[in-house]
Amino acid sequence: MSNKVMLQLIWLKKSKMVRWDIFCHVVDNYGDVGVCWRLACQLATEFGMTVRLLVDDLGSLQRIYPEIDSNLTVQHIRNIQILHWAKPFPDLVPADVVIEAFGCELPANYVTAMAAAPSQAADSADTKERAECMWINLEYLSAESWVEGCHRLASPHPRLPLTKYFFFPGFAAATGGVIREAGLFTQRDSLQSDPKKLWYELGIPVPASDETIVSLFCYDHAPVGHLLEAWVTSTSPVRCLLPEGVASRQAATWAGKSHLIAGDSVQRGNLVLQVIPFMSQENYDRLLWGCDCNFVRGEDSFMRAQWAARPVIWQIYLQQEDAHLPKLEAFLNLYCQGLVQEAAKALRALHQGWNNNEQLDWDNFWRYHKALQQHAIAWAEQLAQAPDLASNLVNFCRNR
Ligand code: TRH
Repeated sequence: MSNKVMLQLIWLKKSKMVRWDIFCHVVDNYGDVGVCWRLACQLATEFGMTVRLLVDDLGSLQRIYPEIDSNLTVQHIRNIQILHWAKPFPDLVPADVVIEAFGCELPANYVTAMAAAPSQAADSADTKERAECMWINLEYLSAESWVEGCHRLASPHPRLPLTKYFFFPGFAAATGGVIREAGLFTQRDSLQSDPKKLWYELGIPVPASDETIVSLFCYDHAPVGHLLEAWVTSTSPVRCLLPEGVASRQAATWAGKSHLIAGDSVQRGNLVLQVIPFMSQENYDRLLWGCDCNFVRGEDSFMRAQWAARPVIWQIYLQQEDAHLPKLEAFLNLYCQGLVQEAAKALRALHQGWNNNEQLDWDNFWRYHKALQQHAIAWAEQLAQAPDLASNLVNFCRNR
């Protein structure tokens, strides 16, 4: 723990900002809980916070962290108390900092208790030091410029003496930053410099040295068939590592099979398609480190692929009224800065095709792989210069 973090921690302990509740409603898939889980782990491990994670769908959490028992109401893992957020919601004493992830709407009785929290402490000796409960709505990650104007905005409760603050993760300095654990790059670099070890730890046979290794994680509207065909006719061999899930079902249709399961592989032309198990979040991170290029989606895998410092193709989560399109454009505008023009054009074209269900020119994209690789490293380095999301949250609470 650095001196700076240690000082923050002492301050937070004095100000009683040590108990954190993170509420997570799983809208769908794994990204909501994936982000909350990473944040909970970091707050507990790096900042010594007492963290409760309240999740309404433990099955989703269990999928990315298999040690979770999805039948338990309360469990303790990695110094985090995990509670099943069920209805009716029990009367809990609120934490000092309450994270409402992605506008998930806190239980009414909990909000009432938050408003009462300072006066509840009226009898205790530390009343004067006790701060109002910090209520933070953690928003989705976006590269759009409006985020900077909305980050940290306060929204007073219409009836209760409470204020909710909007906290926007983002790529610009005036946003909340992105999740990045201490030591992430060291771990990544160590495994990237020893690929045999990496594949061994993942239980995946070491790919041939002339193969371009690609991981594929996407939604069901992605043109998986087009992509696989592009690899079949690619000018160089491609090994696609495909975690079981949506894409493996689409790949099965493409391969003319009823299903594909972990362990199956299909060889056609220059493509070897290898289905691998859906892995723990930790191992999935490593998979991204091991691949030459990663197809990712949503928010969390998208971010982790950037930290992998390898070329990335993002399938953005569909939103109503095409609200996702400016979000994709904003990211590409930012990401392409400093990337040679031809490579940027090819990167944009592949994103366009992948997100709009069109034909894909893989060869034209991959001919710039060296430039894309160098740029991916530079991008990750540059992003890591800014403070990470957890540090920003802790600082924000300290400064209030
Ligand atoms: O799963 P996602 O689509 O999640 C989300 C949610 O749908 C959410 O509602 C939406 O708003 C958001 O996307 C934008 O994609 P994401 O964010 O990439 O999360 C996937 C998680 O699954 C991530 O934490 C990595 C993890 N994962 C594994 O742990 N093992 C695996 O094998 C794979 C493929 C992924």
